[in-house]
Parts: sequence; structure tokens; C-alpha cells
Amino acid sequence: MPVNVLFAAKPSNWVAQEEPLKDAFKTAGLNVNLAAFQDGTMAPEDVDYMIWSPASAVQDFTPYTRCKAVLSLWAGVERVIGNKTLTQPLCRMVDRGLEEGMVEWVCGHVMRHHLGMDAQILGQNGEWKPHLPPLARNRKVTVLGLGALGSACARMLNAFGFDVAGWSRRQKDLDGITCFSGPDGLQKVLKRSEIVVLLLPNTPETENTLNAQTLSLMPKGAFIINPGRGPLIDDDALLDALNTGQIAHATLDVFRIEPLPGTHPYWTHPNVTVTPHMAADTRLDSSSQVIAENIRRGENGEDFLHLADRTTGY
Ligand code: NDP
Ligand code: OXD
Repeated sequence: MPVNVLFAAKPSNWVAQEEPLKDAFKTAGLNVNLAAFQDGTMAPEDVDYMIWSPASAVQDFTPYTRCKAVLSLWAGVERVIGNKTLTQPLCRMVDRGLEEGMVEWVCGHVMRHHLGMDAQILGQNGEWKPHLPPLARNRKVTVLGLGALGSACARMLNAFGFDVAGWSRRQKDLDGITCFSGPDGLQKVLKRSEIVVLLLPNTPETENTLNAQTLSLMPKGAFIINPGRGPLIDDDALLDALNTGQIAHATLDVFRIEPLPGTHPYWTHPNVTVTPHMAADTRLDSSSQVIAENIRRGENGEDFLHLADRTTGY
């Protein structure tokens, strides 16, 4: 009997994702009947696994009575984890491609601020005025969130030579990274943070992690890079800190409202870089392998990978 898998993620992604998924199912030795939600060929009560993303037409999971797991194509699951109709296990995306993309984006933006590249790229004015940045080992960078993505970024920044610290809910022990945890740890780590990268999930506990009080702890002229989620930062407090020079620049990929409304002050602030939620994307080949592996596990009675925890919200 084939396993019935419903692709109920963003409909426009189906064309690109169908073949990589089929390839991954074949490689995993799975006999799968794969259908797209929009084709209407698979009845809800026949679905064994659902592939899902926030743009899905499925927001009520009640009819999917046989579904053994909902497999998110997104790493962040804040838009579905509290859905009361979702009683099935929810697996979030932990994907090598997503991780590589995030490491590249974060390191690129850290390097931009560390080296003061804007002065040359944007400020070419005929003046021969060398500016010598410190070496990476003399630059203190902090990653808030040391999960799949944060720890990968922290490791790569450390490999560049940066003096890297990280902060998480539970205490971590990562080679070469100074690790902090809990509310006191946040206060301590921010005091040493010249560049802060936010890679926390959006949960009630992480909302406004950077606010007027915590921003004031950072060394004057610090940089903020947020590829995590918009609500991690109190926007008004950040704008105030940018206007006083407490924060020199913020590179923001994620926002409370997306797309960021055209009238939002971030668009025109000279010390804010807006990027359109593109820091990292789930890659077709590697994410399909993760989906296939979880279905293989489900069919063999093994534990699912990357289960989201409804008690913590991530
Ligand atoms: P993980 O769940 O693997 O890691 C989350 C990290 O945050 C963990 O270290 C966790 O601590 C820490 N954390 C959670 N709550 C708290 C808290 N209250 N206090 C301190 N630390 C906390 O997530 P990923 O690394 O896979 O992804 C992180 C986020 O990145 C996603 O949730 C998503 O919002 C965002 N993202 C953005 C993308 C983009 O393109 N902009 C792409 C993909 C993801 P602990 O280790 O103790 O559990
Ligand atoms: C994700 C994202 O959570 O793209 O995967 O933001």
C-alpha cells in the first residue's frame, strides 16, 4: 500500500518541489502517492502525512483524521504551533541548505559591519583616507539563539576568528563559543556585544528580547542583525537607539508585518538595511530528503526528527 502524502504548502511551490520530493522518496525506498492540495485528488481522511508551510490553504487540520505528522517546510513554526485543530506531531524544518544559506547571509552582513564596508562602497568621494578595522579576534560578536541555525552561524564566525558568544534558553557548551543562558545571561552577554545576530524563534518569551533596557546595555555604536523574527525587537526602542547612535546600524530581514509596509520608518532610516525575508530559504533537494526521512521514520515506528515542542512554542 502506498503512503499518501499531501503537499499542502504554498501552491506555487508545487511545480518546483514535486520532482525533488519524488526523487527523495525513491531514494528513501518509500512507495508514496504524492498529491497537491489544490488538485483536490486526495481526500483529507486518506492523508498519511502533510507537507505544510504558512501560506497553506489548510488551516483546519480536523478532517485529517489519519495524518501521522505535519511536516513543515519552514524552520519557524510560530504560525501553526498554537493551532488548536493541529493535534498531530508537528515537525519543523532543519535543513542543510537552509543552514548553509543562513550562515552565508549572517557572515556576509557581520563582515560588512565589521570591516566598515559601507564607507568605501557608499562613500566614494575622491578622498584617499584609509580606515583600518580591528581584526576579527578583537571583535565581539554575539548570536542570540544557539539552535540549528544560530549554532552553525556561531561556529562559522568563530572559524573566521571572531570572539563569539551565544545565548540560549538552556545552557550550552560549544567549542570556542562563550555560552550564556537565561534572563541574567542575556544581560551579561549584551554588555560585551558589538555585533548581535538574532536567531531566536518567535515565542511569547522571546518577544521584545531587544527593548529599551536591553539595547542600552550594548556598547555604544553596536550593530544589530535580525534574520530571526520581527517581534524579537521592540521597533520603537530600536528606532530611538538608532537615532541616539546607541545602535550604529540595524540589518533587518524579518518584521512584525511582512511585507514591511511602505510607510514604515525602517525603509527610509539611513542606518537601517531592510532585506525582504530572504536570509535563508528551504532548499528543494535537501529539504525533500528531510521530509522523506521523517516519513520513513514514521512508517518504521521510529521517532520523528525535529519535533516542535508545544510547551515551549518552538
Ligand atoms: P532552533 O529551535 O533550532 O533554535 C532556537 C534557539 O533559540 C535555541 O538555541 C533555543 O534555546 C533558543 N531560545 C528559544 N527560546 C529562548 C528563550 N526564551 N531564551 C533564550 N533562548 C531561547 O531554531 P533554528 O535555529 O532552526 O531557527 C531559529 C529561527 O530562525 C526560526 O525560529 C525562524 O524564526 C528563523 N528563521 C529565519 C529565516 C529567514 O530567512 N529569515 C529562515 C529560517 C529560520 P535552546 O537551545 O535552549 O532550546
Ligand atoms: C523559516 C523562514 O522559518 O523561512 O523557515 O523564515
